[in-house]
Amino acid sequence: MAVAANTPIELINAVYGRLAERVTLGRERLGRPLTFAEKVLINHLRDPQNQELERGRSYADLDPDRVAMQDATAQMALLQFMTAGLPEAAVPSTVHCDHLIQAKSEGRIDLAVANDVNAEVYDFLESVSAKYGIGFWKPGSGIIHQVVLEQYAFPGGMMIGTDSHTPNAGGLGMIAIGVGGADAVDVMTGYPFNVRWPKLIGVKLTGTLSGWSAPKDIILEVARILTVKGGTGAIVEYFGPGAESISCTGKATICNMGAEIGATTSLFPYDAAMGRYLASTDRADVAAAADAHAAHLRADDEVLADPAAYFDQVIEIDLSTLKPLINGPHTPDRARKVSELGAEAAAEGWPMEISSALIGSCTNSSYEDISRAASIARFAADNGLVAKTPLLVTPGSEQVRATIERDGLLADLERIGATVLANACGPCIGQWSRSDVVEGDTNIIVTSYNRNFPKRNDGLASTLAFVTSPETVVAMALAGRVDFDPTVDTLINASGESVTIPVPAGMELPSKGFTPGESSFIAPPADSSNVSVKVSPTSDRLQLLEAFHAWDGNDFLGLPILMKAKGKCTTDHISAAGPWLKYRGHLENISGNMFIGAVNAFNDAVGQGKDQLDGSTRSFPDIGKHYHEVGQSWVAIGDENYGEGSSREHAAMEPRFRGAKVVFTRSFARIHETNLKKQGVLPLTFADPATYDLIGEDDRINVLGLAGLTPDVPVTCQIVKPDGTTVDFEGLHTMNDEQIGWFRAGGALNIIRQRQGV
Ligand code: MIC
Ligand code: SF4
Repeated sequence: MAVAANTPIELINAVYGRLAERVTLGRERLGRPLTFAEKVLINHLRDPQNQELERGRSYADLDPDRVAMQDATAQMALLQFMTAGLPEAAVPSTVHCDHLIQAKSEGRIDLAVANDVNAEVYDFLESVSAKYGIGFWKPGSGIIHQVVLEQYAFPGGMMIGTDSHTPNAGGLGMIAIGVGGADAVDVMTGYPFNVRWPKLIGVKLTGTLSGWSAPKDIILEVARILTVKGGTGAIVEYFGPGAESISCTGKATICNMGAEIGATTSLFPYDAAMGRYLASTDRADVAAAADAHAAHLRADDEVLADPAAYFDQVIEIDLSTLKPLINGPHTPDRARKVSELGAEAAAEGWPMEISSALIGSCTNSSYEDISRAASIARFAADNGLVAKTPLLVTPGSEQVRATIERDGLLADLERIGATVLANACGPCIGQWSRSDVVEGDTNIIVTSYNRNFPKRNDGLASTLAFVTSPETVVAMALAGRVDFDPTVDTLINASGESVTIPVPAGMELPSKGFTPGESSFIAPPADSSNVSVKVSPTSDRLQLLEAFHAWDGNDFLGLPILMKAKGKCTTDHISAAGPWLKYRGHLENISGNMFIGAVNAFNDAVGQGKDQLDGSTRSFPDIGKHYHEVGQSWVAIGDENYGEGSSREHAAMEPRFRGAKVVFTRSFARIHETNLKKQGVLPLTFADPATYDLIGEDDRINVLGLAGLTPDVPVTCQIVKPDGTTVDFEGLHTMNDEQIGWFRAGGALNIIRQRQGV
C-alpha cells in the first residue's frame, strides 16, 4: 500500500462521497436528527443498514480510515501483527518515534543519544514498517498526535491510534479513538474495529476566552465537573458559539485531554478555524472538500436548538467567565483556580517553591501555545526577569519547532533560561534524566502536559505534578512559586522594580506559514519482498511472541490473589513507563514491572505482597514470575476506574503472560478493559461493590460455570476463606458472543490466526 506523509485527497473524497447518503440513512434508522459524532460513526459503519445502534449497549463494527502507532506501543502491536500472516497492513498506517527519547541535555544531543541507544528498536520498527506497507516517522519528527493533526487528520474522518491521546485529532473534527495494539491489529488485518456504540455528552460553549484563560482551562473545567471516570463509554461533542472562537489547535488540546475523563473520544464540528489550520498546513484542498460538505460536518440544527433532547448529558460552559485553572497532584480532576493554589498549598503543607516548569507535549505545543508563552518570556526578558526554575520546552513536532525557531519564539524562551528538548514526549512519560531532586524530596513541578499521576514525570513518588496552560506555566516559572497569580500579582526584577506581567498575546497561526524543518518520513517501498524484519534472537529489548494457550474448558478453582490494589490503580501503576519503556518490545522483560506502582490493599506497601505459595514477602513481579514458573494461575483485584490512563496493552499482557485468569474490580477504564478481553483475561466487576472489602489476603477465588459464559449473564464466583468457608458473589461482565470467543481461544489474536490459517 502506498502510504504517504499525508492523507490523500482521494481517500477524503471517498469518505465525503458517501456522507450525505449515510446521514440520511442514519436519520431514517434513528428516526431523528443526528449529532456530528453520530454522522461520522454511521459513515464508518461496516454494515450501516443492520448495525444495532443502542447507546451504551450495542457493539458496533467500524472501518477507520487510518491507524497510527507510537514507538512504545507499536512494538507490541507489530509483533502481534507479524504473527497474523498478512502480507501488508490493510488500512493506511503509520509509526511515529516519539516516546523513547530521553531528555537529559538538549534536543539535538538527546536525539543523537536516542538514535544510538534505541538503534535496534528503531531498526525493528523501520524494517517491520517497510515490510508491511506502513509509513515510518523517524525519531525527531515529533509526537504522534501533533504529526497526525498536521499531516493526516481531516474533518469527518475516523482513525484509531495505539495511544490514549489519539482523540487529539478531534480538534480537526475527526473521530479518533485510542486503543490497545490488539485493536490496531484487527484493523490492520482487515477486520473491523469493534467498540460500544457510545453515549453522547454534549458540551455547549458560549462566550469567548479572554485574558489568561486558555483552551486548557476548558478541559480542566470539564474534567473537574465530570471526574476521571465521567466520560467512560461516551463521546464528548463540543458545540455552540464559543466553540467557533477557539483555534483548531486549541480544540485539539481540549480533545486530547478528554482521555483524562475516560471518554471514548471527543470532537468539535468543522468550522472556519479548522479551515484556516488546514490551509496553513498545506491542505487547502482538504479545506475546500470539507467546505463543500460542511452541512454534514456538524450536528443537525434541531440538535443544536435542543441539545438536552439528543445528548445523554449536557454541560454548558461560559468561556467569558472561565478563570485560569490548575490541576493536581495525582489526579487530573483535582482542579482549582490558579489564584487559589497558594492557599491550598499552605493548607496541605506542600512546598511553595516550584522545582521545575515544563511546557509542550502532545497536549500544548502548537504555534499558538508557544507564541502566547513566548510573549510573556519576551516581556520578562525585556524587563529584567528570568525564570527562577528550570524551564523545559518539548516542541510537538519538527514543523512546529522549525517554525517557532524561525519566528524567534524559541529565542524569546531561551532568553529567560529555557532549554529546548527534542520533539518528543520526554519528561511527560518519565524520559527525564533529572538530578536536582531525589526520592523523598517533596517538590512541585508545573507542566502544560495532560497527566499528573505519581512518578509519571521523573519516577519519584515525592514529586507533586500540577497541570495548567503553557502561559501560566511560564508565568509561574518566572515567579518560581505556586502562590503566584499572574492576573493580579507582581514580580520584582533585577533592578528591584515591581513588574506586572501583561496578558499573553499569541498568534493562532504563523503569518509566514509553517516551515517543515528536517523532513523525516520514510514511505514503505512498493515491493517489500526483499525486506527482512530485524529482530535479534539475543535481544533483551525485542522478543518474538508466542501464542497464548486457549482456555482449557475448566472453571477456575482456588486461585490466589496476587495483588489487591487500594485506590487509584492506573496503567502507570500496573506497567510503569520511564526506564521500563525500553522493554516495550519484550514481554518477558517488561513483566519485571508488573504492578510495581500498585498500593497493596492489605498493608499499604507499594509494589509488593505475600507469595501465597511460600508465605514470603516479595515484589509483585517476583510473585508473578514464581507463580508462572510453577504453573499457578491467579487473579488480581482493583478498585474504581482500574486501568485508567494509558492504552499500553502491556498492562494486560504482562498479567496474562504470568498466568492471570481474572481481574476483578469495582469498575474498569475502557481501553484497559478491552485490552484484558483481547488478551484472554476475564475482566469482571463486582455486582455488589462491597464484595471488594470482603476479600482477604489469604483467600482464594473460584470462578464457576465458565462453560456457560453468556452475554449479560453474571458469572458465579466464590471467595474461599482459609478455613474453607465460602462467600458467594456475582461478577458482571460486558462481553458479547464474539468477545466470549476471544476468552475461549486464549486471546483475540488466536482467532485472527485461525481465520488466516496460520
Ligand atoms: C501516556 O501518555 O501515558 C502514553 C505513554 O502516551 C500512553 C501510551 C504508552 O504507554 O505507550 C498512552 O497515553 O496511551
Ligand atoms: Fe507522549 Fe505525553 Fe502525549 Fe503520551 S501524553 S503521547 S507521553 S506527550
